[in-house]
Amino acid sequence: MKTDTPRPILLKDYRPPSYLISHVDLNVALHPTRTQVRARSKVRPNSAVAKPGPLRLDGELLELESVAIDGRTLGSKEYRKSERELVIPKPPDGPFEIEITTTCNPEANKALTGLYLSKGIYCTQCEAQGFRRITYFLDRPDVLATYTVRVEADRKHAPVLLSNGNPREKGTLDGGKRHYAVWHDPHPKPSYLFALVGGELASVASEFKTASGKKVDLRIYVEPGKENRCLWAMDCLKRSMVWDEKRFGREYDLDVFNIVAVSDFNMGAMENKGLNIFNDALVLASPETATDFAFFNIERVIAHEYFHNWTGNRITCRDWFQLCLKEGLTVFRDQEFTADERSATEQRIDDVRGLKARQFPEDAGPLAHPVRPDRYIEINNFYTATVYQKGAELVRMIQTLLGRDGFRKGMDLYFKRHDGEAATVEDFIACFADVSGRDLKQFMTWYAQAGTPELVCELKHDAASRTAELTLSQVLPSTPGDAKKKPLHIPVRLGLLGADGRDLPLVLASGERVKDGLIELRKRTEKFKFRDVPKRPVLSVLREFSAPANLTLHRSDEDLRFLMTHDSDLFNRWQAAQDYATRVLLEAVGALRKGHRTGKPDAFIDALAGTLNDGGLEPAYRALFVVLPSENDLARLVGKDVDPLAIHKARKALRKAIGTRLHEDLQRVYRSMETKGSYSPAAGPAGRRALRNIALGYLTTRGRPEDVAQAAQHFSGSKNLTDEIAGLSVLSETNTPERAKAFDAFFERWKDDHLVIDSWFTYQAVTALPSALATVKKLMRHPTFSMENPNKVRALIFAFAMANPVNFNRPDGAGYAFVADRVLEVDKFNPQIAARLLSSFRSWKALEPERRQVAKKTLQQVAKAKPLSSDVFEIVSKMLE
Ligand code: 0A1
Ligand code: ZN
Repeated sequence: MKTDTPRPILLKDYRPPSYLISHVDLNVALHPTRTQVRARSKVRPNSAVAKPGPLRLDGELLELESVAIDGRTLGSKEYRKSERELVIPKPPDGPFEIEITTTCNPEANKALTGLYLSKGIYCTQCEAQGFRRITYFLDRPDVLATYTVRVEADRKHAPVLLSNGNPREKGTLDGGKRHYAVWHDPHPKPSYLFALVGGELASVASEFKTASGKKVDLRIYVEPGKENRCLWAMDCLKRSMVWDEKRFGREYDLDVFNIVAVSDFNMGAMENKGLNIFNDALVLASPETATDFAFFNIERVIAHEYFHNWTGNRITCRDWFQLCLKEGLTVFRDQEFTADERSATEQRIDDVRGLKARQFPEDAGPLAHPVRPDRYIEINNFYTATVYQKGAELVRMIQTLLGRDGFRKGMDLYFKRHDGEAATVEDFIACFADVSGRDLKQFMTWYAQAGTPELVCELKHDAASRTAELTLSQVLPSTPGDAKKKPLHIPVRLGLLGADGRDLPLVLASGERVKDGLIELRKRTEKFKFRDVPKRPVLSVLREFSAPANLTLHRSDEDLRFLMTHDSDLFNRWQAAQDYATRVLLEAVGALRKGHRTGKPDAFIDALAGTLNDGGLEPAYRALFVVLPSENDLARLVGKDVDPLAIHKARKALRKAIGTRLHEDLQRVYRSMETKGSYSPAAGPAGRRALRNIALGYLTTRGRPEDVAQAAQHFSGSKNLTDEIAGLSVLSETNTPERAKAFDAFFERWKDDHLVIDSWFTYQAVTALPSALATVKKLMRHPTFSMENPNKVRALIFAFAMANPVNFNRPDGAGYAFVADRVLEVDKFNPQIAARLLSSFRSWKALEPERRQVAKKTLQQVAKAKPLSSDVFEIVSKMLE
């Protein structure tokens, strides 16, 4: 907890480390309140630095017992210690060995960074700067060392002892009361990839043979009794290993690969070398206890962490400004994996939906920052949608520009050139420039410039010359502290649809064919003239969402309906439906705010019905197609003077209009999409369930007793958690006795299952019913709720703040005050979670004046509170700038 104003760290101030560490021997004696760590490191001055000066080691919340250099214990005058550093003013000139003994207190650690206890299991989280809470060290990613780790502990309390790399030795001590295990990781790594686990864990084991014939032992460790919930995660791991060999030629490089699931974890999971640590919500799954969405997420995150072994671990980041180098790239890789394992179109829609829901608002508000930021106060605040999701979009654009083969060549070169190094974004991009001979200098602007570009398109057709001229302009909105923007290099995939709905051949006036429908925009405005276009075509642009941009172009309702049914790019068909829905909804919002009635949306609804009923399309696709833009999406598209209640009402009314007009179609879909036989999380049956559950949601919008009865029947008759929760979710929006009955039954059934109970909290937190806030407050006192467990805070408080726009944005400010109080409460022990929760205010400046005023006052109160962590300080300061 720091009360002085923290100073930002700047990218331009990067300097190589004065000292390097080649090897570390760690000896960790686990104890709940006094864990002793002896770290013996081989240090040498960095020959690349002229005058290395003092040795400054990072350290926090450590009790120092002793420091020795080359076997000689230092006197207290030979070092200095502060809250954050241990400084040796005059270390030896040449290589030396430093041995430091410290203790730390895992039980008191509720920040969940460093070494802590989760339900009695010792575990670590060192990214980004947690290792300094374990020992004094050069805790920065450009110091790469090999590690040998000896862990010892009470045998009864911690029968399993794990660390990175390969197991080397184990044995007992004290006549069997204590024991130890030695692990060795031969791959040099930065300290943020260090991990250690000790506890009473059960495991499931399997084996994998790499393409070159090496055998790898795979094991997943979980709470005893949960072994049968690891089978899916194990299956996902093996498929990830196969995929990375096939698609990128990357093999695994240790004898073992271990995964441990813990209940208290700040994020999703962590890619520690050879020992991934996971939030148990992203490992444990069985048909009864996990939804299709959970199965899908587990697949994605297991893959993501596994892929980090090459993109992040073998090649790591020079400094934390380069975070997107590992995260954007690894998200891109997990997206490609899911696309290959499931369906490319649905995956693309899902990714773009996520990008627009999470990253676009970030880019449009006070927290906007470039994919590679150039300053930070607290790096933990930069594990953002911009670094991850937009970062992945930048990698995807490189693949779009170079083609899949060119991209693979660039990746091969990257692995060859930088294996074992701590690299930069420049190093990465240079590989693609080198293999393709293309100039990617302008492309670098994407990494340096915040804000979502607006792509303005205008198409003019000239019947006499049979040409169509497309004018493309990029408008770059200013972001905090950065008003002047440079033009970006934007890949734009497009097509021109003829009257029969088919794509016309794209030939430029010069006679040059447009390959794969891809043109490149580099200037602020450019014109592209296409020939042999006899009639006015319909433009389909930004196909596959070829660049993370907002699109502005005029299209008639008729054009949108045409694209909804004919576009050969299924992504853009979906996008056309979203755009049409947005148009209908925003008109309704405008009317409601003026006290007028909303228009009749029949033409839109009938167009939607076409796809809802189209048996030639995958059910999963149809499910995505008929979902309206969310209230948060609409708020973003409104952009200013947002009235969340008007948006809610407009959306609810359109849902009801759909549910009423298409009642028979929806019933037919509901009946025909029933899945028979035993449960499978595969994409096919999951898609059928998704479509069926969406149909159910629409069917109950009329609010008639028979509709509610159908939802209640769906809930009680469900045979898997996906259907059960879909029923609960639908009932949660009704003010009926069935609602209360369902929540009670759900609780009784699942009260002993902490992961399933998270959904019970969430669906009570996100309801638009006016009682939501009072319910959330009451639920905070529930015996199964704990503010110290991030999953519970996410399930209840984050859900309320991020997914209940009507109640969070209550005009009386009670929603804001409640969330702000929780931020300050959590900040006392877990600043990372507190700062994330505070980010739920990120769009406050776009609100209508009354709410804006109340939100501002609340934020000012947060800013005044003392003490504030640097995490919360940074977010609240930016928010009020
Ligand atoms: N590198 C992990 C995410 C992660 C980041 C920070 C954490 O603690 C502060 C934990 C996990 C990933 O991308 O999966
Ligand atoms: Zn990652």
